Amino acid sequence: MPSLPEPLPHAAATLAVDYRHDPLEAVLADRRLLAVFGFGDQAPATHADPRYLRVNLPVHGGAPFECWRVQDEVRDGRSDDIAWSEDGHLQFGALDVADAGDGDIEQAAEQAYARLQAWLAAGDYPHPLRIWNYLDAITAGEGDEERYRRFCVGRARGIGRVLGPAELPAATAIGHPQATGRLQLYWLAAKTPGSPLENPRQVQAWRYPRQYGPQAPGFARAMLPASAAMPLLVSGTAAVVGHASLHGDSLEAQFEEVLANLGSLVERARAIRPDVPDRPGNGTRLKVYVRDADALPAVDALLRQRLPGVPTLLLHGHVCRRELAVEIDGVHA
Ligand code: 3EB
Repeated sequence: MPSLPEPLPHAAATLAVDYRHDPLEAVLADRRLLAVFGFGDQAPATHADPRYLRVNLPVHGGAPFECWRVQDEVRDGRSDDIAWSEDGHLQFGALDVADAGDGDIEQAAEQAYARLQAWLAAGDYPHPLRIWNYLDAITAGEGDEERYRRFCVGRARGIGRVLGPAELPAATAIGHPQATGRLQLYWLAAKTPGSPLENPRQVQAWRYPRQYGPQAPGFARAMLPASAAMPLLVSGTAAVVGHASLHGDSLEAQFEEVLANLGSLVERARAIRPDVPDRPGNGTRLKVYVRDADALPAVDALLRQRLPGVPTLLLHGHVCRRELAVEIDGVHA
């Protein structure tokens, strides 16, 4: 039987992120799908296909699947505790570990990150471009015992060495409003390193002063991948200017500050890659995490007003400082 020629392997990594309302089985039928995420308790908890992952944050409004499509057909599998898929350029991976919901988050994070480090070091995709962390009760506990701070300690210990600024991944760390008992990690890794970006409006997170905890968080504000066929990968971005949280009394002012931070990051990206659009548009995908469920409709209205036409996914999730009401991450191209 005559067969079509195989597509030539592409020289560069490609990634397209979309929010789709199609049935999960239809999404998974696509062999160029690297990963698909369901949100909230209406989404399937698990699937036999390792490319599916649920993030159980309540979703406001429609609950689409977040889909990552890549250039080439993917292989996938599970290796011990890690679900993975890869297309020769990019790799998706996910793992979760038990988290008793108390101070053991430090140990859970250490265990999870030691596993991730070993995985990256042993594989063909050694460069984590982007990492998401979802944990329970992120701001429970006082002072240095606050769980996010213990998480930062455990993460650093699990990585086992100090990452240089050129090695920092972009990241998100968000709290589940309801306990799940798990620390959940997933990532996008690449064969080729990207360029971590910092935001001139913000102190580098790894330089946060001692008042925010014994271990400064090791992440970059965004990642510009080496391939121009990939979007800018934007870390969780909140109303932090310098190192301080601003506008503790105003959701709307925090929202505006987040937009200013996003704008500043996009400007940094454009200095390196001038074809990156200067404002959020139809090549942007944003996930918006809101601490207080009662504030979801107000944030929904702000999104429609301030970012019309930009695909967004609105989630109920806790930001890692109590005073921060909203955080946004996403991709931009
Ligand atoms: C901030 O600007 C908000 O610890 O991996 C954002 C993104 C935040 C990632 C992380 C934390 C992390 O400090 C918090």
